[in-house]
Amino acid sequence: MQIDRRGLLRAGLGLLGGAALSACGGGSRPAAAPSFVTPTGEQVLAAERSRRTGPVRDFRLVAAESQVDLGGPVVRTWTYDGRVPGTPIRVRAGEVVRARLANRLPQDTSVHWHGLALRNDADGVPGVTQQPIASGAEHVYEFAAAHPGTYWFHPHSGTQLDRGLYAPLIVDDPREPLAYDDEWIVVLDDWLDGVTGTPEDVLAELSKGMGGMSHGSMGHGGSPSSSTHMMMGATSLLLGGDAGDVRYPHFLLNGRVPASPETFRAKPGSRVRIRVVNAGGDTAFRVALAGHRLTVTHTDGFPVRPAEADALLVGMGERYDVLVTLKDGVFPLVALAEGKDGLARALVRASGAASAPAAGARPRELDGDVARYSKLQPAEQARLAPKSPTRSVRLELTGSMMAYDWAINGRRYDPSVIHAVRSGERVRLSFVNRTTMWHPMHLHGHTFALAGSGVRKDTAIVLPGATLDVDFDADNPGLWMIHCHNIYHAESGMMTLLGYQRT
Ligand SMILES: [Cu+2]
Repeated sequence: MQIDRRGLLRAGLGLLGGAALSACGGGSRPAAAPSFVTPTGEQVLAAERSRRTGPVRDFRLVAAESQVDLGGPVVRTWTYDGRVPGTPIRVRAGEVVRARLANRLPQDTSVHWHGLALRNDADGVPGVTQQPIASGAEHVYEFAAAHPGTYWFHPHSGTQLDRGLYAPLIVDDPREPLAYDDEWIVVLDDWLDGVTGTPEDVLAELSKGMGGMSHGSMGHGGSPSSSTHMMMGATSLLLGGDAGDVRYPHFLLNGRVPASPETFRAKPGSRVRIRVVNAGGDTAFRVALAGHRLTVTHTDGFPVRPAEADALLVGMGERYDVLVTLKDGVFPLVALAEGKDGLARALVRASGAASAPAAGARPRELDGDVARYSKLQPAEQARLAPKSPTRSVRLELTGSMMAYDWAINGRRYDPSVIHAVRSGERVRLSFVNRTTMWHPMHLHGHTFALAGSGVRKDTAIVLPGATLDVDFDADNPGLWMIHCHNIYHAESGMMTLLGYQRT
């Protein structure tokens, strides 16, 4: 199956290798199919020019095999600059990120700048927006960061995201409206690389599906001896049922296991902005700070009306910013692996004297008020202008654990299937979940609005059996991925493309 996918990617590259990506070129496409703006097309460059208002900032990234101490377990893994998470990239809105990536991995790689409305040819999708970066090669990404917020970056190559290849990307607002004393970036991850196997091993095992398993072991939390990585019986009310496919031995907060947590130090009474990123492969996290209420201020980089909550539910690829006013004491920030058995944590120390809570402590706030989408409203400046959709794209999420055939509209990823939009349209995407699992659906290059509330996001949880409608303005020409951010679902085929028609 993976070989098939590589073949399709080559077909995609072949298309891009021509003078223009024309959808009329292939025999399998309808004769009247439109042709699309290419990743380096004039419309892409024009959109980029309008975003550049600040200077160029230079960064270097080295992707390499490294030995990393996770606070006890020492693993061989793949990292940026030998650290997990990688060093954050930080710029001000309007500045240009120029990042030179040296690929010292044994495979091709790429970098996707998750959530940014950036120029299409910097989006980091091999076979669609660029050639893969070969082992031993370098590649320079250069793009303006238009919108302030909490973003992150990771490879868009195979299952590399589920190694240690991820880091925050923070775009500061030169006119930051929030007042706070300190800031803390919290990156969550599910970890198995170098412990129980590699992400490639996981995908290989999952891809066999459940066909070989005995009927009696299904759905009862049993772990058949034939499966090392496949997880059965992970269930969550918040996620509407099946919580995940993969068993992880560790859950990490800023690269640390719970037994040796990071400690964030601040003064009692200080106001802290916490930026939470879920960099996991197959795990949603429920996050709470013991003894504190959270004020949610942003999701996926964009502001919401400040909303009080006890806990967050963060799907893979999602981000939340919260404000907390620290009490006097030592408090665990706990990220429960939703529906799975385990947690990640850190400590907040806002007192000299108090002793740390036990490693397994589970704050009661985790069972309180969760900041569901239905409880959030966009900030006024984040609202899309009122307008009815002028284009609808229906995306049925299909497939099952049984066959491990995750797909969109019943079709595994095929770069020749491109959903057409035009610049200037208000586009409605309807995610219709026909499966019995939740999927965190991500659109590249845009921040959509949830229909109804208008909350702006680039990655949104679609519950099993549910339909989620999202709207966006087609204002960033190019070829853009739409996919599930469960890396194993995406790699098995739950991805498709959106393309801007040439006008
Ligand atoms: Cu999925």
